[in-house]
Amino acid sequence: KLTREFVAGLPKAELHVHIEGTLEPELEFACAKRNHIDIGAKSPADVDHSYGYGLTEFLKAYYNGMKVLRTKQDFYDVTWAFLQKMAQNNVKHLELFFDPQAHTSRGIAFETVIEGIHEAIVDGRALGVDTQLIMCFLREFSKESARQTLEAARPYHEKGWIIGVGLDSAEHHNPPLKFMLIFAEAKKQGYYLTMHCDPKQVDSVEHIKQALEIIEVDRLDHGMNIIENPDLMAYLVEEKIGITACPIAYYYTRQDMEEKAITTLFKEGALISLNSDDPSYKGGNYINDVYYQFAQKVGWGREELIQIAKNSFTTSWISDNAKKAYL
Ligand code: ES4
Ligand code: ZN
Repeated sequence: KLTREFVAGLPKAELHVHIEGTLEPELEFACAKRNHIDIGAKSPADVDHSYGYGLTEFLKAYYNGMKVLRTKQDFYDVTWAFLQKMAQNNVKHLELFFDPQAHTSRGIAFETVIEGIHEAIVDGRALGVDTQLIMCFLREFSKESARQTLEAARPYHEKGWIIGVGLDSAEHHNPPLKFMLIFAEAKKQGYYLTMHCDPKQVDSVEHIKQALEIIEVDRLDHGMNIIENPDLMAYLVEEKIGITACPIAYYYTRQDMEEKAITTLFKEGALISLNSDDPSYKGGNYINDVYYQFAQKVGWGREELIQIAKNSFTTSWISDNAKKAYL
């Protein structure tokens, strides 16, 4: 029988979570206070992370919450709090998204953001959590802004602080192809590539096709609509490209966990993993909650979750040698 203890004991990799989406009300309140920002809350209990339905509504709440992050200490604290959570969840390896343009566009220096996050990542190794960073471009921002961001990241990429680039935020009218040249340049510089293709977006399957066949991503984020195109799904399986699902996140934006897509991909042998996405905006559900709740929903037992955890390491960007410890 599947128990929470079993899920807690399973070593896992988390591959799809945004650091800004882990900011819990306590810390948000504390940062607001010390940075003298009025967020209209008298206590942490007043900090409201609720929103309506759909990606646009979620993104409004997400960008609103992160406004309190201004100093290197703020970025350190949000990362450190999350890494402690990851240790409690028995996450051994973490590939963590950050959204620099969401901060540089508010006048925060790129250095402030990355140095705060990185310092916590270094301290997090003592917790047994090995973390790599993935820098996401905001897809509603211009190509020029993405290019400047890639330029700002260069010295940090060269130091090994950023392993990959991703693409997130408002998907409508912002297809993967908009960023074709930026991603080609990032690949040339040695970054791994991934991209969000959120579920149920306009032209979703076309976006997935572009990400897989033209951009040639190393992994695909969400991409649940791929089941509508069996040829594309066969390609994903054949090429052993990882796909990151976030069922509880889907539930919070659309009241549906994409059970059909996730179980279909799993049965077809796709390298699918389960992830939390933005836990502090999805009911405070961290990765162990995601594994347990999704398994309960679809009737999965230990065997399926062991395979999911294996997939998370297989499709991570750690060395083949380091993977051996978990496979
Ligand atoms: C995101 Cl779920 C999701 N989709 C697009 N952009 C995002 N940023 C943070 N979470
Ligand atoms: Zn995401």
